[in-house]
Amino acid sequence: MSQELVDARSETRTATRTVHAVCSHDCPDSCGVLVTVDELSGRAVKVQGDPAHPVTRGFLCGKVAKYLDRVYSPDRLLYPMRRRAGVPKGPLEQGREAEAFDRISWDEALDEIAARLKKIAAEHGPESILPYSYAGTIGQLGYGSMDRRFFHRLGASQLDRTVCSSAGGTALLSVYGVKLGTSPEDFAHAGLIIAWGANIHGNNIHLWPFIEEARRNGARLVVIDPYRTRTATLADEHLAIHPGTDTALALGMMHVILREGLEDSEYIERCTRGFAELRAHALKPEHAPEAVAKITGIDAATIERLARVYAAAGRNGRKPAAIRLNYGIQRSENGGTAARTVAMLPLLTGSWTQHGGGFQLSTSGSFPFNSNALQMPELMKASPLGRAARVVNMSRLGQALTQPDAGVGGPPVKALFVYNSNPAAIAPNQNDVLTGMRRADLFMVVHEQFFTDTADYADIVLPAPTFLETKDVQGAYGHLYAQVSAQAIAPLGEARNNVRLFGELGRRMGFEESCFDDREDELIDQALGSGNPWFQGITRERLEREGHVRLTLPVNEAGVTLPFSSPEWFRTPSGRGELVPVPVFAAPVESRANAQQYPLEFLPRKADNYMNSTFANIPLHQRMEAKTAGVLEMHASDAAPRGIVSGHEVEVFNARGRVTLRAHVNGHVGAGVVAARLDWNKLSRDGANVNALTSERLTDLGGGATFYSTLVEVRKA
Ligand SMILES: Nc1nc2c(c(=O)[nH]1)N[C@H]1C(S)=C(S)[C@@H](COP(=O)(O)OP(=O)(O)OC[C@H]3O[C@@H](n4cnc5c(=O)[nH]c(N)nc54)[C@H](O)[C@@H]3O)O[C@H]1N2
Ligand SMILES: Nc1nc2c(c(=O)[nH]1)N[C@H]1C(S)=C(S)[C@@H](COP(=O)(O)OP(=O)(O)OC[C@H]3O[C@@H](n4cnc5c(=O)[nH]c(N)nc54)[C@H](O)[C@@H]3O)O[C@H]1N2
Ligand code: SF4
Ligand SMILES: [Mo]
Repeated sequence: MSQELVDARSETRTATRTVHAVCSHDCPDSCGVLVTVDELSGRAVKVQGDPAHPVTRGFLCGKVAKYLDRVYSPDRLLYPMRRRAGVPKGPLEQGREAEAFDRISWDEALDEIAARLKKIAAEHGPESILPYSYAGTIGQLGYGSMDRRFFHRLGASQLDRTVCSSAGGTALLSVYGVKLGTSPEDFAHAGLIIAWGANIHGNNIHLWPFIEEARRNGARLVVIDPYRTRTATLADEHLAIHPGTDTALALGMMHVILREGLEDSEYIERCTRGFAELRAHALKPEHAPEAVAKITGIDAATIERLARVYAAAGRNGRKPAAIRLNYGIQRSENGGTAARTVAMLPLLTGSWTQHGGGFQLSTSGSFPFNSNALQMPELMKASPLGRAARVVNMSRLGQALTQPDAGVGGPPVKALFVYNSNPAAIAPNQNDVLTGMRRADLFMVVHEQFFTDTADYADIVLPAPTFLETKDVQGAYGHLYAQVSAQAIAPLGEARNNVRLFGELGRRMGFEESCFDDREDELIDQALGSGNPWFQGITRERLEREGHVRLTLPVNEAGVTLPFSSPEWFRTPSGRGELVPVPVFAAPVESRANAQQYPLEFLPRKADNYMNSTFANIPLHQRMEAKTAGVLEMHASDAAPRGIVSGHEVEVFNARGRVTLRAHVNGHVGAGVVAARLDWNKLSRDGANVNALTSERLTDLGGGATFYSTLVEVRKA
């Protein structure tokens, strides 16, 4: 098979082969993974990072290095199953979930799903069916292909996928018109690196070697994060900013840069629009370092120094400054504005023009996949609706399931089809989400690899493959290499991927379009067939042969890609970097409404050893995460007045819910801030995780979730 790389050992008759796969978890690194497969048994016996991949560089993160524990876990969901009559929807004991279901065949499962969906569509209109999915896999086929065709043709509600990055994404589009950024390799050439709301060690480990390389050559690393991450402890400087105040900090930096004339006037003139207005705004007294210090908790002298060092980088023989912004800052009420403000900084200093300068939030816009060909939105016209279906914001799932008009007008949600996601654990305002899922009149299907918190509420569960068991094509949001992920092993049990599940279900619904017959290779060809020059020469066959191929982005005389170094890069309507409307700092509604009763800022964080809720059920990963699982991290000045010491059981609560955790008074959070980790509900003490406390309020831009704008109070349990 052409997609397999030749393994030298096969010549010594150990009968293994090595297959190039791609880690499909929702991570910027999209690693190339070499899977060693035993030819006789067909079992994968080893996974390793592809040494030939320029960003993976031969290593995997701790989560995926032992991936076979997850693939071959005895807890895998392997067969279609139907809820046993009389078993109520709700939490099941971990490891014994299958007892609540009866095994059925795929034929029975698909027939029953098709019959139920037809009936619901006939009685309530197809928009009463809500598909709910996110990024369990970010392979193009798994993330959004045949599933979309199916739901479009059905006329089901559309889902606005806002739970992660829509505020920051909208921010990037407003300033740059496209989601591009400095490539990870180029960080090695920086002289100053700012990790701004970026937990690089936890979430983006393959950037770290490039940062280390830069530091060996004299670069400084500054971390701006309210939490003392491992990245922060390893940095030259950690600025523990008050959560939700990044707009103020970035405006304060602009104030100093512009007051002292440190901006790059030539670049600003050539590549931006709205400078005069931004300048007048940033120079207002409310953005002076002393004023900003009060908001951010970072002292005025530090803000001045940071601004000067940032602006001086790249001048007089110094190496440039690169900012790694991650999505942490935009998951709060004014997070869209915060991301816009930070994104404007390199437009003022012109650091885009230098190798090792610029900024990265996401590189996803570098990949011109033809998502229209994959998802075929035009099928909505062929649906019984004959028009585009209504859109439901996934960050308001609780509202969608508990309000008769789904919170957006139209019919109540009568069917929920979940795949690539575990909303019972990851969606905000969990109590409303679970109330909705418990509804006896809600028909619920869950396509999963494991019996998650969400599967506990399903009428029918369907088995899904891991990335070792299916073929896909993938880009990345943290590098510039396209990859094909070959199928390394046969699907376990009766697992079926997105393409097979929704193609077959389309047939059972009586959809006659030939697009429901497309298979993986055809879809991959369609995804790559956008005709965009950045995909020039990148075909399925070539990706199968070479594993990864760098996008053909424009390069300068030295062969270096410098995004936004000239006006041609911008895709805003003006063709320039947009500095208007000027960003305005605002305090969150959560704090205006609740600060008296619930005085503590809550960081409901991702776990370093899980991937959102994925891996939380794997014993190996639980051991790696043991120190922080079920723990509330506090500052001594908040613990003492509440009579709390490390080890105490504490109740964390607000008007939306409560969870019981174990206090740990440590140096990871500052005064007024508490932090805990995302976990599975059924593995948590009171069957609820941190999302029992988060709200369905949306971000200022992009309709995103606001996990990090959460206030709580804490008391001894
Ligand atoms: N190990 C691991 N890796 C992951 C994930 C995981 O769950 N675990 N999740 C993956 C996913 S879904 C994503 S989207 C990516 C990106 O993940 P991110 O969205 O970047 O991850 P977070 O950890 O939420 O946020 C990054 C940092 O921002 C900080 N932060 C929170 N609020 C603020 C604020 O107001 N200001 C500032 N300056 N910082 C703030 C947090 O303390 C955190 O350390 O990571 C992916 N990688
Ligand atoms: N409190 C709090 N909540 C958060 C966050 C936070 O930082 N704090 N982060 C938010 C962010 S950034 C994100 S991106 C979301 C993530 O939310 P989700 O995208 O729901 O992420 P996971 O929890 O990783 O769940 C993904 C599920 O998909 C399954 N899966 C994997 N591959 C496949 C496949 O090929 N097919 C099918 N059918 N299933 C598959 C996995 O087994 C897993 O259970 O969570 C959000 N929620
Ligand atoms: S989770 Fe991220 S770092 Fe880990 S193997 Fe996957 S892509 Fe690489
Ligand atoms: Mo995310």
